[in-house]
Amino acid sequence: MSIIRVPKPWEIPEREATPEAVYFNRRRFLKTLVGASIGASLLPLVGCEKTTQPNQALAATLDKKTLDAAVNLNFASVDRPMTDIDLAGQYNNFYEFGGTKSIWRNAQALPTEDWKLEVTGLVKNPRIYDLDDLRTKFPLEERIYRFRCVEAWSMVIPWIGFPMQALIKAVEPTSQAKFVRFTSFYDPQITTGPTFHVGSLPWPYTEGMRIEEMVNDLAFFALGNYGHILPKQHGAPIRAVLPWKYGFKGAKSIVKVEFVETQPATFWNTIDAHEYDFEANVNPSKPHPRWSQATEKFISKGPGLKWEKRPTLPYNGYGEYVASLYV
Ligand SMILES: Nc1nc2c(c(=O)[nH]1)N[C@H]1C(S)=C(S)[C@@H](COP(=O)(O)O)O[C@H]1N2
Ligand SMILES: [Mo]
Repeated sequence: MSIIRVPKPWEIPEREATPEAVYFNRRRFLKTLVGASIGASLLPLVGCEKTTQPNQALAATLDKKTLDAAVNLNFASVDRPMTDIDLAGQYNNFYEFGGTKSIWRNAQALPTEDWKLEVTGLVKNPRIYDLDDLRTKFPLEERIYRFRCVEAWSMVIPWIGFPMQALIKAVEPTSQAKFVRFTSFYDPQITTGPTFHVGSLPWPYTEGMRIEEMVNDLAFFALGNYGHILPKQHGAPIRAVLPWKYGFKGAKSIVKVEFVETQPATFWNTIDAHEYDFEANVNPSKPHPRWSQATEKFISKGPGLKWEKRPTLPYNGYGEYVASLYV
């Protein structure tokens, strides 16, 4: 029997990156295969470059369970290649586990098994979700999003999760609720990273935004990426993904979602409001006090890391979805 395994989008080498139509067809074909209950993991890899597979060290940190969902056709591709899984998974910001980009090993200390996500505040139906709830109660989909850190580096990541709208529908914020606040996991016994400023930083990590922004179609909770359960270094088991904003707005390892009336204090904004404004939309014409945001460095793998200079796009290229929120 000869079976052709249809490569996942992140397995398609750059030189083979397909126009959207072809990609959709592949994706549909893949769905058909899955429907016919052919275990994808048993299939031989076809035309698949090494760089699109996790390297051994990274693979050891990945959950054995896969997480698959149909791609949302509105977010099936972007204007640049997907970032390699092992680059994305070994170049992170997660200050709870250290002040460098190499915290992916340290982050494995994050305890995710008995996770509870509390949704509370100004809502009609406060809820506590466990892992099972999160993976079964919401419609999961895959979205390929540009990702832009305030530090001016960028990537492209395929996320799996659900739109924040779905949570709003479930818990029904009251008309008093004007903002949402996310709180990340914090336990000084475990999140021991930033020893150089213990006591002086406003832990736990918090983030927030307006409800109108949260209702926007782009606002997303990720439970996975690259076909895997979200790796700990990316903010397992649930993190926010807001592709038109700088990366720091996307709180990782969220334990609490709170609907509130007034703009909440947030981690970076509390540290320095001038450098990390609350709104934090990607904006090429608004420099960071210490550097320009007019261009960004798109990271890929060369020998070592390649930094490709590109113009920064207003709203990170998502103006058609969000610009009307800011007139
Ligand atoms: N809890 C928490 N969330 C966080 C951070 C953090 O340090 N702690 N860093 C932010 C920043 S600055 C960025 S750029 C992204 C990085 O996400 P990634 O490592 O999955 O690429 O996570 C954001 N979310
Ligand atoms: Mo960032």
